[in-house]
Amino acid sequence: MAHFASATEYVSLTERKNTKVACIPITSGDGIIGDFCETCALILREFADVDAFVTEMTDVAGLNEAILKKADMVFMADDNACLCRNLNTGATSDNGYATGRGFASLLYLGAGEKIDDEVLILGAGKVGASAWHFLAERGVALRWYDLLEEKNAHGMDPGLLEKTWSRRDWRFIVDATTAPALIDACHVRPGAQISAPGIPFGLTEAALQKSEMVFRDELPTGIMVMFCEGMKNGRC
Ligand code: 2YJ
Repeated sequence: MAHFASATEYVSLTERKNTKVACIPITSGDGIIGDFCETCALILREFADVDAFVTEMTDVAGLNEAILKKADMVFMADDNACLCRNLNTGATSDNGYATGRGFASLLYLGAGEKIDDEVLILGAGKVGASAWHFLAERGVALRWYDLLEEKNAHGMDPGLLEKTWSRRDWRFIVDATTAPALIDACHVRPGAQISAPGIPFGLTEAALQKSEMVFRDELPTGIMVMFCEGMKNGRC
């Protein structure tokens, strides 16, 4: 899925095992979040089989430590952005856009690469907009909604803004909002497929029960698409 989402080629296990990835704690803004960096490193070790570690130092000193330890790639996040950068090639990936592509891919692949009904994108931030563009490129019929409406279109077609989305049910939904329990059973058609990267989780228990397929996680999909995008354009 992550290769499909990032349009990248498979990287051999040998190469991945020799790839060093530093996760750098960043103290600005709201500061260090629990074990955010440890979780990123764990995801990268478990799913990408790379040599991932958390730097002992934070911020600029952490970046310097990553360089001195010959990291091939760094991951770091503050309140505004969560980025990965390949220090050898310059390839960079933004978690918001990567997460949107990842969850759009899950929906698309889950539907057997033929989505034959409209997909409703809820939330027009980086995640929702990137899911929109990923699916639009594949000819999928789309509708979208965001609380800020046209002011937050991010390249999505204002003509396809669905102000009354909550008055009907949908077969396909991408929930990229921050609204809890936004999607209830009445919005979900039996057999629905839903991709739900939004935090917190946006489905009620009844909506969850009525859906056939729900894709959900809070970090691994985005981190893995970022990793693949960071490995783009040649070896690490
Ligand atoms: O290093 C740390 O532990 C913290 N500075 C991690 C902060 C993590 N923050 C995020 O991932 C934000 N969701 C970044 C993107 C926000 C864009 N709305």
